[in-house]
Parts: sequence; structure tokens; C-alpha cells
Amino acid sequence: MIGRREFLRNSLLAEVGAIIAKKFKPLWPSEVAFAKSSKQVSRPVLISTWRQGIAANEMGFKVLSEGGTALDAVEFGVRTAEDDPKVMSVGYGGLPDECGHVSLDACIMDWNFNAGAVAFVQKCKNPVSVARKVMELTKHVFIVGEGADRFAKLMGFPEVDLLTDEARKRWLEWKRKASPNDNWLSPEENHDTIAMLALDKEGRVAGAVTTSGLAWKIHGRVGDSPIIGAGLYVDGEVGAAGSTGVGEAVIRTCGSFLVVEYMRNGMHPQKAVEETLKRVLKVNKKWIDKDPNFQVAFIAVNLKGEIGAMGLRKGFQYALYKDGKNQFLDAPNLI
Ligand code: SD4
Repeated sequence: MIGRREFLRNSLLAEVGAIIAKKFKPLWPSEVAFAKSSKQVSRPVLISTWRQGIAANEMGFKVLSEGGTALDAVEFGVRTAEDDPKVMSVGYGGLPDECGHVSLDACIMDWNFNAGAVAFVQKCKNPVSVARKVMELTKHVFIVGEGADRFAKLMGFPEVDLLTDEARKRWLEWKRKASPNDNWLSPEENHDTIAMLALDKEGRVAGAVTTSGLAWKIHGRVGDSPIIGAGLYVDGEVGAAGSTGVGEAVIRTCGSFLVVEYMRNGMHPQKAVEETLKRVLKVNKKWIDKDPNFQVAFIAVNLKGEIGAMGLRKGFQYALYKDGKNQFLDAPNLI
């Protein structure tokens, strides 16, 4: 008998196969030139935030092995977290806002500046795939709220109640304990957003981010995760970056865009994430100093397959698939 996880994985893979068959596009001439000219590279590379990144990378690697692109790899990689109710900051089973409503944010971007995003999705458990539909089937980049749910329904995504019994129980506990001094955040409940970057064998780079956002947030709040330039940025000539942590701090600094710009100017991805975190610290110092749990972290990859990963504070972990190994690693911290 096959287990639930295996079943989910198999059905995802069947869907991936169908999508790859339909959507696979040949490389642009410049991409072919790049693929031929770069010898000192390690590809493919998959890098994802937090523990659920392991399953995401595994799925991403399967997708690549079956002929998918970096874009397919990140979409179907992060869907493993969206579908898993035990991951309580992403997708189905995510923790709700202060009113007990779960709302999801996601975005996706490819190596040709195509991008799609959705925010405040309340009825669909795979916002990353809705974001890809926005990117591929509309003239827009970002659709939010009721409009995003309506668009998802039109695209054939089933309507789902995203609040699980476990998430509701946690919300009721939080409400019982909430005090006027509560900063509404707690470290365990807010560090599960998945950002995933992929560099495929051919040198195409892509990224995706998906989250239920900060637990107990004000109804209607949207963080950095679905914002192109903040939670994610991809430039096919340079590389990609994605973030996790307190989204407000990342929005204030256009964090992922800044990482990519530093890489464009010649920085190694590790140096680029470090310099960006220094900027995050400078800009957000008054909030960071007050809260010992205030965390922001970035991951990055360049076209050579070099990677960067760092947290503002100790504790950021990520999954890295490189040179045939999928490893769960501790990232260094800035402060
Ligand atoms: C947000 N950046 O909504 C997200 C939360 C997060 O790990 O990343 N948690 O602000």
C-alpha cells in the first residue's frame, strides 16, 4: 500500500509530466551560448529555506531529471510544502491571522523576467501554481484577494478550506494567551516560509516563494513573500535570491533585488546576502533591537552554481541540493 506522502508525490509528478510535455520551451540562443561557455559550474543546484526545503529539493530534482526546467522545479518543489499540513507557515494547514482566517501569498519568476504573484488567497492551497498562471496566461504580474481566489477558480483550482483543526487549536490558544504586550510573533510559528531557487543544467535560473505569512497577523496584511524584488528576484544573466523572516524588514530594503544587484556587480552570493543583511539591519534597527526573535534570512545562487545563505540571527537553516547531494545546513548569522 502506498503512504499518503508517496501518493501526493506521485500525483504531483504525474501533473509535472503533463505540464512539462505542454510547456517545455527551447533555450534562447544566448542561453545556449552560456551553457556551452561555462565550464566551471556546478549544475543543477537547488536551494530552499528551512527543513521543508529537503522535500522541496527532492521533488525539484525529480522534476529536472524528467526534463523539467528550473521553473518547473521550483513550482513543484514548493508545492510539497503547500500540500503538507504539518508545515504550519505555508499552504494548507498554515496558521491563521488574528481573526482566524488563513491567507496565502506566493510568487514565481523565471530567467526571462517573467513573473507572477498572488496575495491574500483564502480558498486555494497551491497559490504558487496560481501565480504561475498569472505569469503565463495574463498580462498582469500581481493579483490579490477576492480577485485572486476568483482567478484561481476560473483556472480550475478546487476551493479548499485552508484552516486545519490543528491550526485552529493553535489560534484559540494564542487568543486565550494574547495580552496587550504581545508582539504577535513567536519564533517557532513564523519561520517556515519556503523560498526556493533553482539553476538547471542548461543554466536557466528560477525562483518561487510561498507562505501563509506571519501567524496572527492583522487581517489583510501581506508580507514580502509575494512581492517581486522583496521576497524574490531572478535575473537570468546574474542569478536569483529569496527571503524568509519578518517581511516588513525585507520590503523596506527591496531585499532580494538588492542581493541580485550586488551579485551583478561581481559579489559572490555569500557576500551579497551578507551585505544585504547589513542594509536590513541598518534600515530596521529600531525594530530589530527591540525583539530578540526578529529574524530575516536570504538565500542566493549565481549562474556558476555558487550559493549564499545567511540569517540576521542564529538559527536559519536551509536545504541545498548540489553535486548530487541534498543536505540540510546551518547558515551563518550576521549578529
Ligand atoms: C512574511 N516573510 O509574511 C514572511 C514570513 C516568513 O518564515 O518568511 N516566515 O513576512
